[in-house]
Amino acid sequence: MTHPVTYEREGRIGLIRIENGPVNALGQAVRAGLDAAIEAFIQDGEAGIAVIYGAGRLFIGGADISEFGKPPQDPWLPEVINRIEACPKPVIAAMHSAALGGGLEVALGCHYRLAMPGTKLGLPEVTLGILPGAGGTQRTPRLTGLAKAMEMVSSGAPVTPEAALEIGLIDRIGTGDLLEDAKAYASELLAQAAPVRPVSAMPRPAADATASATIRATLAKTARGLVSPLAAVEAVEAACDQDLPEGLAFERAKFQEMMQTPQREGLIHAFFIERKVARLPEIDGIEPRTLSQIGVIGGGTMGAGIATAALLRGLSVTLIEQDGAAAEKARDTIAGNLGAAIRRSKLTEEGRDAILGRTLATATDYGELKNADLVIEAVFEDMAVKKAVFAELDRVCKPGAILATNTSYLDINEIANSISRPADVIGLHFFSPAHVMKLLEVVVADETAPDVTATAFALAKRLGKVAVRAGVCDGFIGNRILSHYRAAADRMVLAGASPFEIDRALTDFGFAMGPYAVADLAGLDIGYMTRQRKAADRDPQEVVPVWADELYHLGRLGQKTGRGYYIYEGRKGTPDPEVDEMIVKARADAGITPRTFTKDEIVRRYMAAMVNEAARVVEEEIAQRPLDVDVTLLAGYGFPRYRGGPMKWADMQGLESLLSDMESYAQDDPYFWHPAPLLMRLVAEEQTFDSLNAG
Ligand code: 3H9
Repeated sequence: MTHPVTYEREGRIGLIRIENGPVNALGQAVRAGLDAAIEAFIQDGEAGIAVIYGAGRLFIGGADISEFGKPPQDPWLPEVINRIEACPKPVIAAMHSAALGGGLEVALGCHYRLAMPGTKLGLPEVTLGILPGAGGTQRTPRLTGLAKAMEMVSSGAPVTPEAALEIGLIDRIGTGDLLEDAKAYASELLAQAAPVRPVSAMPRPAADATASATIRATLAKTARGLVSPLAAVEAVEAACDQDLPEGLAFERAKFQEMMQTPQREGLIHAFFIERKVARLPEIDGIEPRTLSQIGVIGGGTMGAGIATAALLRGLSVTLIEQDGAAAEKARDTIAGNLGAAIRRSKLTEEGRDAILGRTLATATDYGELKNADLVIEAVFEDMAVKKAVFAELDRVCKPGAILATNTSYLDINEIANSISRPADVIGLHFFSPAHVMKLLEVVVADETAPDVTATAFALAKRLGKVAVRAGVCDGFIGNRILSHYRAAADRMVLAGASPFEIDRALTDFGFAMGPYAVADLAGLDIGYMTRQRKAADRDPQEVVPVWADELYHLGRLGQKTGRGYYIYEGRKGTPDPEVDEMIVKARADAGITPRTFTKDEIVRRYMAAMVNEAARVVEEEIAQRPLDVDVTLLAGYGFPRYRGGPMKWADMQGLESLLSDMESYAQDDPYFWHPAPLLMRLVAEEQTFDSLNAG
């Protein structure tokens, strides 16, 4: 194997090259290689200055995350960086594309820093539940001052070279050619006989009580439940009253503490599964079909959102509505969405004008879709209506066009088999608002051609979405699991818990919202319609939330009517006491004596229901792996990222304890609690859900 770090000399310049694809992560071989290269440079009497640079697409993506949790291997990164800094001859870091985490820390150990235009310079460790552990919390504030350093380490957000230059993090921005610029900079410094310039020798940053208070106030809002951002801030503050060696020791202790947290395990799981989710044998090596013209049928909130998502990523869209007025309304909705994108700096005003003037077309005639590469229908959720739309599409669309439905529960096989080209049919289940929400369930029907699935994944990537492959069933992955944990919540309500207690317990657990606040947001008419749809096949033992039906009949549909479970002023809701009264009556009518639930029991029952249904979804191959469930819940259902997803949470709890919880719940509610066979098998085999993610 060739060594990932090489040293060579050109004239008086030592070139230290890191090549460890795909992201030049600082694994053991790279750390050892850097040590050896610096030593070679020191020994090389002809060399007066060295440049460290990364081959390939970026400088360094950070420490090798896949080594975390394994026994540490020498040399340690902080020591390697200290040795770079202690080098008696100057060392330049020449960065391109990205210098992240340990990568930026290597640069901070160098004496001069050059970044190419567009380089992302950041310390994203908090997004993995840790903090910079190789000097980042100590060297950054010595260069930038306390406030900027605290912001960088606690948000994890990268800065641009321009911003980095302004705050003193780097010395120069290159013009475009990494090696040429680096060598020119090195020659300049040689000519000036520039000295070594260790950051550790710079004065400590000044303490700043206002900045410390401000960052804490920000974190109270943005880092709810997370432990590492505050730990990172504390480590930076330590730089104010300690010299570098003591500061590094403090940072190290905090880093080790964070490495032991379940949050670190959850966040790193999330990092890897989000990259693994699109890796599917069925589309491996399959060429996607070409996509440039998109058709959207239906210009309601969902259709307009899908059109917006496509337009924002440079695709041409033709949107079909029933009549001119509806088409105009859809255009207005899209214009409103684009306006919001401008406010979020995702689009310029010129960009919006170009979209509305050229790339968006609205029409009432399906014939306008004859050149579309992909059509997504987002019409009313009714099988007959959908089939009629697909019959039209079958008639007008060109051969090879992909015909997609945005249904959230209907049988896509039935839709596909109703037309002459079932192989071209797929489900693209967007989440509302479709131009904002990250998740896209790609629902593969029995006859769907592999290149249609591959195209759906390519589209998701282009739209900046996280695509998860799902199979056909009522609700696919996400909504099917949701309906089960929501049922568990309703059963707790009937047994004595209040919806508000349940919401609070779950937001304390880390969910963005509890199930009843979510219901208010979605609209209580949605749940009502679902219950109506399922009424005919309903088992009499199922709990029907009659109070929710009552709210519907009173026209209290949630946020959009100002009242649902909560009473709204703007988007802020306060519990509606009348809801409690409705529930008390429902319990009395059912002859139930209410009992109390602790927060812990609420969470465990809710999570047990979620995991149990998820296990069924995996066993039935609706989700191909547990990680597909985790990504679905993380990207589309507000599941706390630091818990890694429900399957990861279950693994971390221990499946045996979860199973024993379910067995005990079954004693008071035998109808609802049936442990999934997969869960029982994994417990018997002493295995985890994660064991099924391999491959
Ligand atoms: C740290 O540095 C701690 C230190 O402070 C202290 C230490 C003592 N390690 O994302 P991509 C893999 S913590 C191992 O698709 P992109 C990734 O899994 C680290 N593997 O590419 C994928 O593998 P596969 C702080 C890594 O171009 C492949 O590389 N750094 C690492 O879209 C391609 O990744 C970070 O948090 C890693 N560090 O984006 C940065 N990074 O092909 C984390 C990536 O098998 N990384 N892989 O699926 C990123 O944000 C993005 O990967 C990056 C490239 C922007 C670099």
